[in-house]
Amino acid sequence: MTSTRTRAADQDAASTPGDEAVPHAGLVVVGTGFTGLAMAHALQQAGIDDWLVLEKSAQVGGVWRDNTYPGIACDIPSHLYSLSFAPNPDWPRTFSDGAQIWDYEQRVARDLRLAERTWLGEELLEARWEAGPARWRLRTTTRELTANVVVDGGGVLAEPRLPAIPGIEDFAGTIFHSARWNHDEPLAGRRVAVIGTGASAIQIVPAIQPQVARLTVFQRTPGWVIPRNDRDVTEAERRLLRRVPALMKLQRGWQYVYRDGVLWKLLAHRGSRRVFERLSRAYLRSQIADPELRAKLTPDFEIGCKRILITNRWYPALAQPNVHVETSPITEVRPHAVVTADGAEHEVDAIVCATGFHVTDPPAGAVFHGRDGRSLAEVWGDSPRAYRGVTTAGFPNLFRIGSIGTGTGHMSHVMQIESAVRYVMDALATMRARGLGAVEVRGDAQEQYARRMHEMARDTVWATGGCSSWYLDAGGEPSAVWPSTAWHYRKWTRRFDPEAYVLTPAPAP
Ligand code: N01
Repeated sequence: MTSTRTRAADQDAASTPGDEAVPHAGLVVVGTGFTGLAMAHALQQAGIDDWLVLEKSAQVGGVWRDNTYPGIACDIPSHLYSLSFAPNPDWPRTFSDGAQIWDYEQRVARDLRLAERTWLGEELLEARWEAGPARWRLRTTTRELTANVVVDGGGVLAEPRLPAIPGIEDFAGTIFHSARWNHDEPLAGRRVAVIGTGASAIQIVPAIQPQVARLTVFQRTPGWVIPRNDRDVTEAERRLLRRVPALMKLQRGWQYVYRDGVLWKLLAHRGSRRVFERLSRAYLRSQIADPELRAKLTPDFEIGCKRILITNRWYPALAQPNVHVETSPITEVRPHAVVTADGAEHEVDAIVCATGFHVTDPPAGAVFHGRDGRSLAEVWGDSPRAYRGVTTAGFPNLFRIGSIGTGTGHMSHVMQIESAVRYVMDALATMRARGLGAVEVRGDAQEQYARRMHEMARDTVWATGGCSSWYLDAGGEPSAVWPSTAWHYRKWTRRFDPEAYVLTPAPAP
């Protein structure tokens, strides 16, 4: 194992009464994706030293480390999809690809000297709140530690969701999820099935289509597609950005204003959604000549209900002679074939499951056990709750960032993460200033907030657009989304609001 003990953990290892062998940290951050990086920066800026980071992988990074599928790219412009404190003049494309974003995350981690404080290869497996000493007891892959505060940055689109199809476990060929690409099993020359037609599949299919012998795309619901205005950034442009960093702020500011001020309003309004739908249909007509295929690819729900697919390569790839779009539902997987409801048996050598993620039922649900011993998943049931997208009643000193109630369809998730980080930092400052050992959001404040969220979401396209999506929880509520602008979320997370919390003084030393 390559993990590094932090100063905080080393110094305190023997200082927790009755627990001499177990290291203790004031604060533990889970994950080294954008949340981990933003938290590390904020803690350093605040001069807080007693913290460490747990990272389940052997390398830093988040979803951009884990997703290595062919064609992976971001559909948000690069200068907006960056951390505010680490602008990058060297983005090589206006919409960067996955490897470039992971390189960026690694560079920021190096600049923050994150390795000195990170236990690599240590997945958080269990966390239990101990009320007496007001701390979390954490069990990781190989160790145990305690912490007063936990900030979970485990991610929202992180845990692969595999389809529950009868017989799938007996498939004899290669099978993997899009987010866990198996590079040891090349697909060139093979008959490949791709299950799913979401944001991941529309990038994978065009990338593998030229190499595979035959590609069958199993589509349950066609998405709305609009073209992506992507291009290389010239060396001269990059030089200019290095010389005049203010230009990066300007680009970021413009993209932010366009998305939050214009795009959000357009997507929130039914009339302008109709215009987007007409444009998308015109784009489909211009790309797909075959009327039968066009009919298969025409969505039957409102644009914006599912994430809009931004790509120039999806339709041209589907029109290639070695590609077949299958719309009959999958009923079974046999050792060498996928069977559909129309009785057809599609022989394949490999299956790529581009079937999305556990969003409103994340693994963290089973990891964290709160004040009464119940897990987050047990407390949440079908409808996960997070006050201001961050805290949950019954789970003192646990801050989860960028997960429940923070997703947007139009904005960079990195901005949402940085807003939540500010809220957490203000909570920590309040705890220090008031000598608090624990803060726990009050149940009534959380319920009031959830009602407000549901009211705000009730008329949005996520709830009314006639589709199912990862934005919705098992109860059909759009729990995963923040139903307003990113500016609004920033405003709501600007200050920690102690009046919504049960405040417990720190236990006597
Ligand atoms: O997952 P998804 P994704 N049988 O949940 C289908 C982000 N992202 O990995 O629509 C057959 O969107 C399912 O069908 P249906 C982005 O936020 C960002 O593609 O439920 N099909 C759907 O077509 C995105 O929204 C980038 O009817 C089954 C697909 O699988 C999010 O990640 C790039 C099935 C799942 O789509 C998730 O995207 C990539 C089954 N049993 C991803 N089960 C950027 O560019 C599921 N499906 C930033």
